[in-house]
Amino acid sequence: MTSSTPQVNPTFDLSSCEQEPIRTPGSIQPHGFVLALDATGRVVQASDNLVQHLGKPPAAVLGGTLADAIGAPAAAALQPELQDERVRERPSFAATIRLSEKDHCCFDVLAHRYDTLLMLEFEAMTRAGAADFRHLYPLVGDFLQQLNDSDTIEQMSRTAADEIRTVTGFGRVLVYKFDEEGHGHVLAESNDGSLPSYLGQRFPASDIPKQARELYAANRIRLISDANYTPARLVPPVNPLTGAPNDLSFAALRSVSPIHLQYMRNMGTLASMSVSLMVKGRLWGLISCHNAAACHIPFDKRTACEQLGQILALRITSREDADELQFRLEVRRVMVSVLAGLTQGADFIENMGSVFPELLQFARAGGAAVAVDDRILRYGDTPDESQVRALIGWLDQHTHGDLYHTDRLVEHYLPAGAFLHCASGLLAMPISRIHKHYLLWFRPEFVHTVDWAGNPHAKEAPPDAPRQLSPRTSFATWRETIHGRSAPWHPGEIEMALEFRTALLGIALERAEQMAELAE
Ligand code: BLA
Repeated sequence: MTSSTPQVNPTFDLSSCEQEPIRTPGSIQPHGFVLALDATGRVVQASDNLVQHLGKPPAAVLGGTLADAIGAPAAAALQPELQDERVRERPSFAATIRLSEKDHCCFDVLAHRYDTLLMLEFEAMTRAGAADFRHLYPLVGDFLQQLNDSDTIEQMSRTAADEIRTVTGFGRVLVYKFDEEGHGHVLAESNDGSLPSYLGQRFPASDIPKQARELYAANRIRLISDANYTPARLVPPVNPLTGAPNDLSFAALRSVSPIHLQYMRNMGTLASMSVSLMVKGRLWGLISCHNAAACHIPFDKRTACEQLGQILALRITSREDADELQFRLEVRRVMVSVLAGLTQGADFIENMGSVFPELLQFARAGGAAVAVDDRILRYGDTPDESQVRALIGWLDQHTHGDLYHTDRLVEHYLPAGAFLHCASGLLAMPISRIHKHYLLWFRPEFVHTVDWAGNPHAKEAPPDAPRQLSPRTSFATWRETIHGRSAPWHPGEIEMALEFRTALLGIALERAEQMAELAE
């Protein structure tokens, strides 16, 4: 299906997603159980699925010691790992313990101290899931080697996706990058064919609300073992030491938003794991893993994936830095040759005209114009002279002498609709502190299509809560055609343009002084 830039239906309230209290759900995923201890070692809170795992209700353990709850041998095995200095804000592995002799009832115990409590999370282990470090370590070594051999971010991402699929056994692993508007773009995919491919697809920013992105920047990995789970509630329902809902930001078993669970079911994925990719302190993207059937990934494999994600993020950082440096060097080289050309003749505006080809190259533009007093000189593909004059009048009123750039001029200045083809993008540089003198660069319209996973504009409302947003039900490719935009301006280009402006103003000043000397 094709469309031209429709708007999100205004009757739905996108902010409802941002109200989801994801850090304080009051419950956990039931593939494990939780005991929360106070500073004296007393159990003050427990999850209500204790019955399934330990055969006794929370009431039977509250107020007692850890040994009362899980038996003296298991508590003794854990105790050395629960010393103050060992337990951190993020869960770390304490021990694998067996809680019953009858069956293979083993648990990985994770400990972290947060929100005034010592949280112990007992994750039920399945034998098949256990990692073998004799296999994991060589895998990580191979991964580093392959990353070094990859040139592009796409290749590196593909290597990481393959590796994480090997470690975890997930059916589909995607590497997903956020753009400036927060939409995600699938850069790489590793897929065993059990789920449809999403390579190249876009996912709208609203699929992952703001508070979730903030949490994922702090806590770098999460696992949802079974999107059909029934949450296990904490008993009592609030942290007894603070009287407020427990902050489960770092708990591995944190129950996730029911809206997101619906999203997963709509997508046909019952298990998911995502690893945050942090580049220069910012959530750059996610490694997003899916499985059609429920599955559990034990802590040690998750930790290996978290580390693979960190390594990938470091490589992305250095690749981006190197590309940026290369780009700036190139722009600077062109800028130097433009400035050299400008000092040649006597007439400033004619000098400008002589360096127009380099000026276009400098800003990767299709056209440029220089306006000094009443004279306007144009080069390449530009609006006509009267249109440029009107545009300068508008810039003068709205931009207050600052550099102005946009990749969608028509959204700010309606008359630009008449010259979209040559000037959907504009970089406007005032080149005098007193007069209406401007250097303008125009970028042509870049009509392009974006393949979304489902129509991002057709938000759906459940019948019982018509103003509340629910996840979409279709992820079939939906093609959108974008009009009225140019290629975006690169931050490096804007910085160089500012430097260029300083140099130009310097030249203009020198020239004015020379003229004054001549007049004396
Ligand atoms: C969370 N949404 C998420 C997460 C992802 C996505 C990755 C993180 C949780 C996880 O690891 O699974 C979205 N998942 C995706 C995308 C892909 C994917 C884009 O696999 C692409 C391949 N979601 C909606 C709407 C709302 C919403 C309309 O679509 C709100 C009304 C909410 N998404 C939502 C919430 C969370 C979320 C609240 C947080 C879940 C949590 O951590 O508790």
